[in-house]
Amino acid sequence: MLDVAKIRRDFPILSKLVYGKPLVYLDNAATSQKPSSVIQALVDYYEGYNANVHRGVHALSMESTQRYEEAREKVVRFIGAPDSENLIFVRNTTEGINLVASTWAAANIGPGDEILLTEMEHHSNLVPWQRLAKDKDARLRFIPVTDEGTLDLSNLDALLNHRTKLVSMTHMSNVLGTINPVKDIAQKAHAVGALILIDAAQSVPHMPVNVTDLGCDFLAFSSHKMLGPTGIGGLYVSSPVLEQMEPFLSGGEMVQEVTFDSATWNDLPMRFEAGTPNIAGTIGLGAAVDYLESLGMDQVREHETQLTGYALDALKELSEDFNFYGPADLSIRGGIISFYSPDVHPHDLGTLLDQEGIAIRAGHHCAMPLTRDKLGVAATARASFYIYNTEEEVDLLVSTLKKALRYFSKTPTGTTRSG
Ligand code: 7TS
Repeated sequence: MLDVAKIRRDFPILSKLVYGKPLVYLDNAATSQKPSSVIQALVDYYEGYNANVHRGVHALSMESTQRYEEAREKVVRFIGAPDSENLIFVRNTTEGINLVASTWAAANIGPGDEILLTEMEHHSNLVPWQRLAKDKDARLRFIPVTDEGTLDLSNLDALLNHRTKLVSMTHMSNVLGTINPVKDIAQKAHAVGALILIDAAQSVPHMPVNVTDLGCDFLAFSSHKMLGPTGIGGLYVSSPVLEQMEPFLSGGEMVQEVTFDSATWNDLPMRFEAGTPNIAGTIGLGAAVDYLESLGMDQVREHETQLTGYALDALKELSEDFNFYGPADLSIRGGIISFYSPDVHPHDLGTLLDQEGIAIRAGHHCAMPLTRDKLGVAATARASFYIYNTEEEVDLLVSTLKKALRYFSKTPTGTTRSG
């Protein structure tokens, strides 16, 4: 098991007081906190060897290039990619998905073709495909979500057919916490000649993920949700697909030979990394990977499964007041718990918890169709866990939710605290 007390000492922000109360940070699905080693890696770069990469002959530039490429190697190993050319650095998951939409998908999807998504996608894995489908006269189809919050795969054979060119789906839902059987679906996608993109924004930070084992063609994730800095993320692309892809952005770094009339492309993966990259962020992401590897991703997953089980048990007391969403089976559930009470608006709940130092998220969590059309509510409150969260923090969440219910039930009908 993780030594959570020791881990907590590595995160300076966790000793912060909010309104005079210790911070209880339960908004990890939005972004994680950062350990000192990641923060220090950024400082070391700017103080010690700040220089542009891949272009200088001087000592600092050679050092920054070396550290930058070492970070790529760490991330490549972390996600089980075969080679460093398979990892393209992007700003975040959103940019990774847009890169695929603008390159491979724009070149390979045409009128009448189908893109298969699920009803539990984040807007980042929905809106790019809506735009592409409109441009190309293609059709979006959706794997439905059951009342238990899992995918209904009973009709998959019809949904996934010879017209399907791409399956693009989340590995773990940021609202329900559901972990989807992406490996099985990858095999089925390939059997009909489709490719598969996995939105791993919520899985790569929280469980072992191996792109080779999953057999996916694309996988996108964000550093900021896995202890790393903002503004950097990764897109894995399998080799046969990478070879067929035209560049995304063009300019410096991504070219080999340029004349006044034409240009040839740089080697992979630089071909997809135009312009000066986020050097500090990439090196910080490498430090985040070091930190997670020192804990072991199996241990990370184990800790969160145990804490989620503890929380779901503790929250049972409140099951008359709140709907809790997502599967009960912990083997297919990450550390995300969304809930809703018709008596308390999620934003009011979020504000009241904040007064006690507890940070949760309230809203549609950028999954408006799922929240509004499937769960039937405008917003939910969401608590999401990471390596530094404890059972004591869960107890405090539960007792503060009880307090909130008492507080709001005293409010006369027709008036709310937010007025
Ligand atoms: N996909 C999933 C499943 C996500 O949860 C998120 C972010 C994204 C894509 C987009 O990631 P980004 O780094 O490009 O922004 N999810 C959330 C969330 O649940 N609350 O804030 C951001």
